[in-house]
Amino acid sequence: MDRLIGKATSSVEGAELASARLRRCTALCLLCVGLFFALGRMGSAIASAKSSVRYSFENAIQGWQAQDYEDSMACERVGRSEERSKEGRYSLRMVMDLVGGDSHKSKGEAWVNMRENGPKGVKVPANLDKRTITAWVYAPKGARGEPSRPNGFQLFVKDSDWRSEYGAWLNVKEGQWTRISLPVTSSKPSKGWMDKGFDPTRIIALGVKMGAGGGSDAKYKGAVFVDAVEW
Ligand SMILES: [Ca+2]
Repeated sequence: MDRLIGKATSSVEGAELASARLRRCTALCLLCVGLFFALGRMGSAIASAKSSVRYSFENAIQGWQAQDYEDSMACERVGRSEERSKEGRYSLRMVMDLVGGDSHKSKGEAWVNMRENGPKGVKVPANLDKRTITAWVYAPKGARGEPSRPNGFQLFVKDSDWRSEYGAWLNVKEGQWTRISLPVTSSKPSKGWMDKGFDPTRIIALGVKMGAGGGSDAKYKGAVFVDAVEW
């Protein structure tokens, strides 16, 4: 009889011990999960803290120029402008002569060769893999083109072999600063473009493109503005 009671007691103790172990294990797991998410948040906070404005146009044009490719000549020239700014007092003015359907002027770009005009503290070619570049653009009234096939902006980068990656097309919004962005990776951005073999770890150039809407024959002669290019 005593033996039987002893057995019953030890199996109750065993169950209690197992349940206590389970509770400890669950608590430990929850602690690990909590720690994992906390560290993740801390990591992204540190990563975003590193992001800063690389081209502000406050003191100079910082090497930005109009693209002169045969099929991309709608940006006639660029200049530093006090007319508008998103941050500070100055922005980059792109003087556009955009002609929808034209083989030379249906798009135009302003860009910077970072090998000659790299942002302060950035080693060029720059490893921008998994970094997101953002910029602000301003388009005055008339820049939107055909409402059903509006003109648009895209941010782009080029690697050390001049292979390109273009971010998503953003329809022009008139009379307001709009943010455009490009997540730089080795896969084609959604609604964007990437040359085969593009290397996000060796970036030597970046810029802003303005293009006429697909199939549109709208014309826009005037300025658009770029400011606060950041990553
Ligand atoms: Ca500025």
